[in-house]
Amino acid sequence: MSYRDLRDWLSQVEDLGELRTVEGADWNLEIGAITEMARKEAQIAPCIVFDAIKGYPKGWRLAVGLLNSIKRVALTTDMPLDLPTMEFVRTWRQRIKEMKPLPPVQVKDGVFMENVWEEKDVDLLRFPTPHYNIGDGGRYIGTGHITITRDPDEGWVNIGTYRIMIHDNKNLGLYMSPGRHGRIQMEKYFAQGRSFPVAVAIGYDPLLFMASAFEVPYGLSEYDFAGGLRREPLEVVRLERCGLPVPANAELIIEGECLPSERKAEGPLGEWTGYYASAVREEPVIRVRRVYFRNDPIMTGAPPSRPPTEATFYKSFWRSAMIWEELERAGVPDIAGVWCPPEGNTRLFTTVAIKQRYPGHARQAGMIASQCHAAAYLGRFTVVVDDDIDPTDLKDVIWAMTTRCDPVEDIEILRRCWSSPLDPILPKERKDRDASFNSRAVIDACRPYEWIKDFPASVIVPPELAQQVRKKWGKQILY
Ligand SMILES: Cc1cc2nc3c(=O)[nH]c(=O)nc-3n(C[C@H](O)[C@H](O)[C@H](O)COP(=O)(O)O)c2cc1C
Ligand SMILES: [Mn+2]
Repeated sequence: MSYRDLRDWLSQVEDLGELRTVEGADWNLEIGAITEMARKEAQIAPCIVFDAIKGYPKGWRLAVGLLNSIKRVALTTDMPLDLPTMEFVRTWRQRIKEMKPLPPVQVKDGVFMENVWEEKDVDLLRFPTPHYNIGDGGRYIGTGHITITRDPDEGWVNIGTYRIMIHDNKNLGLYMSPGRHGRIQMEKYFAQGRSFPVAVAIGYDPLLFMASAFEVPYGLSEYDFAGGLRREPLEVVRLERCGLPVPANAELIIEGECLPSERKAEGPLGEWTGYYASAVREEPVIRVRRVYFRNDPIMTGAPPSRPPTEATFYKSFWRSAMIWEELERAGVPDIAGVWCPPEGNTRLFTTVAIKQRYPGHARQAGMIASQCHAAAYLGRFTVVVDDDIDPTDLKDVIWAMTTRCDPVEDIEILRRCWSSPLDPILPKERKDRDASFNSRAVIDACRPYEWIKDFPASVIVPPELAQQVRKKWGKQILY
């Protein structure tokens, strides 16, 4: 791996020309607005480090937008920096497939031990935590963080990114949706009448953030998974109070526990669909017992919002690779590419390119790509295109949809599919915490198989000619 920790990672991002520092921004709405506008309006969404945040000391920083460019995702995952998107997905898929989990190694000290606040001294409001968006219910210290917990029976350690709101200077609100591994562990502690120990790390190797927010199988620690991807074990420190292992190179560690009976109103926070679609709920409270932090800590944030966001950006690579893998395992031949664009939040729009081999091949690919495990939750549209279309180029995909698809023949609707209360299209009466359904469209935008030979020829510049032109006039006309 080419970087050691977050600070080293940031300095390499600076060398790539993708780092910006902003001084003097207000934690109240301004940081949120800058984060949102930088990724919407900049050519390449930068990684931004906020320093001298209004009312806070210089040096206490917050980094956002870490994984918002293909080069930064490549740096984080140890991939070549200049791969075209589809090549990246193809290579990444191979890496995930061949990856062997590698458990972390325990070390004695972590850089976060430079400062320790015991319970009586804990004052969470001394950290420059943003109130990101105007509709949010509070200041969220946990968006680009990891929550570390242990299974009380089986002993394995889970890591998940579950949002954390500041209630007051010693208490935090934690939201984990049903089915999340951290929540299953918490329910086990509570069923035994025990309080639930929680450690939160903010500011660490961004690869761990990726692993923490991705669907790693139940029972497999995201530490082992990230170690496997890094091809070297991560270093962890066992916290003295709760015994949970935390990354040795973390900038800030919060240690606490949730009591079985305690709940407090949490939310709302802008969701990954770009809406506030689910209600404020009574959720568990983390009572903070100890805080550790490095001198001049660098916190990290990744607020969900209207896509594309940082989380949707890097997840596009993962989800596309996983769906591709599942399509092949289901026996669909000749897949040329899969892309879940960040604009569709990686879940709501998927394109699969195939080289059509037989009648029904396109529908088969579309149905499976819509319903396989990596795609099944809260999807919407799946588009199948021929292999002359680049799925990562939305212009190309729309061209195929608008010219090769006859809506009455080529759109299949699936009903009663897996959804969630976060689905903005579901009216209140169809939002059920345990049983929300939605529908899906599978759009066949391939040239009709039975008369493919007679389908109008496409206007193209042949690749050899394109190559010649690029060589001869590229500098003049293409840049
Ligand atoms: C920025 C960000 C915020 C997230 N917030 C939450 C959240 O508040 N609650 C939740 O249950 N999942 C949230 N997730 C999704 C989980 O992190 C993700 O599903 C992860 O795989 C859960 O880990 P687990 O499978 O070990 O439970 C968030 C993801 C990201 C990237
Ligand atoms: Mn997990």
